[in-house]
Amino acid sequence: MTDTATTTTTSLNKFEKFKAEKDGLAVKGEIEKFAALGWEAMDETDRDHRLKWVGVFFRPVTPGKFMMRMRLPNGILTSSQMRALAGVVQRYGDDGNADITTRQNIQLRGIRIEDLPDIFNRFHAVGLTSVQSGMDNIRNITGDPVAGLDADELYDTREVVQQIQDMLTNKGEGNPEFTNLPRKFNIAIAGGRDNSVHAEINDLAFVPAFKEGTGDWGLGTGEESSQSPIFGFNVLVGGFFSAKRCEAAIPLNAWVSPEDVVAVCRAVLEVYRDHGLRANRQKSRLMWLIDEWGLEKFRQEVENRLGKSLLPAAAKDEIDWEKRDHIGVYKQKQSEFNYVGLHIPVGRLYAEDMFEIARLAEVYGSGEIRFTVEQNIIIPNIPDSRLATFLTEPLLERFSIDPGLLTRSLVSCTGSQFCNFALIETKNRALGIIKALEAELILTANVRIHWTGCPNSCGQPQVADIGLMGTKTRKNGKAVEGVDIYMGGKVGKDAHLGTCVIKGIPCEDLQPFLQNLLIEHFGAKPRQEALVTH
Ligand code: SRM
Ligand code: SF4
Repeated sequence: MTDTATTTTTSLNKFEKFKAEKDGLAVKGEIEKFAALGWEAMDETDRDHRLKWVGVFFRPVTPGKFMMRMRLPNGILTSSQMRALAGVVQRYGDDGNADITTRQNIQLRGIRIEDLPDIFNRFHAVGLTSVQSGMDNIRNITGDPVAGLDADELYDTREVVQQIQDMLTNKGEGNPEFTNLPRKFNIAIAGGRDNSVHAEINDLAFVPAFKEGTGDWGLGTGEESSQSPIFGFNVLVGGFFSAKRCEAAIPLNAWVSPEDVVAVCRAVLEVYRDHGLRANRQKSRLMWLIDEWGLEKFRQEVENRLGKSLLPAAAKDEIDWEKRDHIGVYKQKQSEFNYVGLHIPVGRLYAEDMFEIARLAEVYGSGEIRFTVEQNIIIPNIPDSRLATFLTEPLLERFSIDPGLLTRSLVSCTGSQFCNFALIETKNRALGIIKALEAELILTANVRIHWTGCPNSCGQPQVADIGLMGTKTRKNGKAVEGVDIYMGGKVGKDAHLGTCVIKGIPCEDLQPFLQNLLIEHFGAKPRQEALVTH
């Protein structure tokens, strides 16, 4: 850290204090010791906070049963990796399960601290890492879920996403250069025309854009020039959600070629690490620094770190499609191959599901499995000749390729089952209400409903057609679980955030409330009425 950073951290909050005392990544060398000590005897700061630097989360809701958050660049894993994850979950019986996350990632539950040395060995053997996935680190880097498969893609994001992760985590081993950011940090790279990664809600995002005409398209190297449009990315900065404030990312007025994406990530992160505001954790995300400095100064500092000037943004980006959800069967750009998107209800998986997904990916595809930010799965590389048989597999009855129009787009954060921030239960309630609504209503188009258990917004209610944010409210004088309702979130082309339209609907009144909302705003018809009219 620079001197400037030191002077801005004079009033240290509790988190800055414990980070200054001992870097979070230091616990990597102490896992054997913790395993021997057990969760009750170990140092509380190590247990409750620093373990998150290796992706291990103490859960006050289920003390002694930890959560593990992985890193899956671009949301891609192999069948062997899936089996390794399934094996870990399996050993915990009823306590073991896994959730696909809103960042194309997976979290495992039920983990016992005494098993960590063995778990890390297993991960290492299959090339998996959970390093730097929590607290003041960079979260899983999202990329286009159909990268390399989609005939219409503009850029295959897989390699660059992996390169960024390798740089930030020292190839999964941990990189002390980036283990003490002022706060969490999100990065996304869009490669298609539909912004499948929700670029606008990331601290740093790259969206496809062509530079027109003759000019110098490198980072000020002056070497390359061309008449024809050149592919690169417009850079967005400062998007984030927090309980205090939610902002869409804003243009940095910079266009970078694909080869420079990793260097730009490093430069932005160095600026944030060394100058980001650290006194108040409610005001520490990147946008607060941009506010304080102004965009011009921030851009200038990024250029200083890069050691060359940034080119101005391309006049327009190439995000001009509605967002796809990738559920169903789709032709790949490789002739005679298909990718199939399976709907995983609220992202929840159990060990036997995970083993079965690994088997299907191997038997029918190339062994590859992908996750989407909607908490679903894609199995790519299924040849035409194997497709029909694949579609008869029993697992597809539960993980459908053609779910109901509300089920299809349902997203939910963890909620009170495992998260101590939660004000309400989310996942099970979400499934129950959606099932009841689909039984009552006929819909003509899918409606994206996102649930989040508290204002931290992990379930991204602001990007949904209908967003539900957990709250406490009152009914008949009694405190009950409720939701604030968000509407108007738009994804894909012209993405923008939805806003809170009504507060404090008790969860027990939610089903009829949503029913009316769907009828009034989304063209739904009651099944009874439809039966009478016909
Ligand atoms: Fe989140 C904290 C779960 C995506 C904003 N988030 C948490 C914790 C770690 C709180 C805790 O310790 O219990 C939750 C763990 C609960 C558990 O046991 O599962 C948690 N967040 C999740 C996941 C699993 C939700 C899901 O069901 O998919 C997502 C994991 C993503 C990943 O793989 O890394 C998840 N969290 C998000 C997103 C969405 C996104 O990234 O697109 C956001 C909003 C975007 C953003 O960060 O700007 C989000 N999570 C937060 C915040 C608010 C951050 C802030 O600046 O205030 C917190 C609280 C915090 O960091 O202090 C938080
Ligand atoms: Fe937990 Fe709140 Fe995030 Fe849901 S939104 S996972 S309840 S912190």
